[in-house]
Amino acid sequence: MGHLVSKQPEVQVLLLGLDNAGKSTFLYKLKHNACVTTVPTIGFNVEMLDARKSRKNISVTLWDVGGQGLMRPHWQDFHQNTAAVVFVVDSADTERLQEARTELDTTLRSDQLRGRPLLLLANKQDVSGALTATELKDTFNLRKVCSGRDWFVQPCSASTGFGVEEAFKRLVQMVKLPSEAGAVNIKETVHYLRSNSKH
Ligand code: G3D
Ligand code: MG
Repeated sequence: MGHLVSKQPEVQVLLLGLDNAGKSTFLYKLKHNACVTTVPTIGFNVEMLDARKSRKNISVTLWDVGGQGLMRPHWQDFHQNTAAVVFVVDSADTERLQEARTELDTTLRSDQLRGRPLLLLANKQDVSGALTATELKDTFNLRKVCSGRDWFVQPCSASTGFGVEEAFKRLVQMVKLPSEAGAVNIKETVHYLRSNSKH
């Protein structure tokens, strides 16, 4: 039976950011090209997407583990198998930028995420008053906090779809394919998440 199982390389990507930043909207826009009504993520959402990289078919698993306080301590547990971080920011919510920045800084300080690429999504570009990608880059001081890792700021609007495909293409470019030995078992991870999100 083993030979029937797809051997295509698989990368794990963490979708992080404050609650209400637009993570779930982004995920579902990307997967279904549709605007679904999102509800605040209590546990987590996970979607697998196909892509091409280095002339191979690969699958990209995006984990949206929820931005609310309850899940935050669990972010740490995923870092080890993470090929890249997508950090979603509500570019129009200037009141919470400092909080987002603190969260990003904490994430980037994780030892297990050392050197992993960061794609910062400057989301909600359709809202008037939204900061531009360049303004966010400066606000988050990315040049400094991302020294030693590949990073990029992608302007987008998860609800209209603007920049969403570009964000995914960029992500695929940035990730490094894992070695076979490092592959994670999705079933086990889902089981782990489920049991932890019940508390
Ligand atoms: P989260 O998963 O990061 O917590 P959600 O965030 O995806 O649940 O989105 C939170 C709210 O922001 C949702 O609105 C969603 O429709 C909205 N949103 C997400 N992305 C965009 C965007 O690019 N532009 C605009 N204008 N709104 C966006 P509701 O009203 O359902 O709470
Ligand atoms: Mg959500």
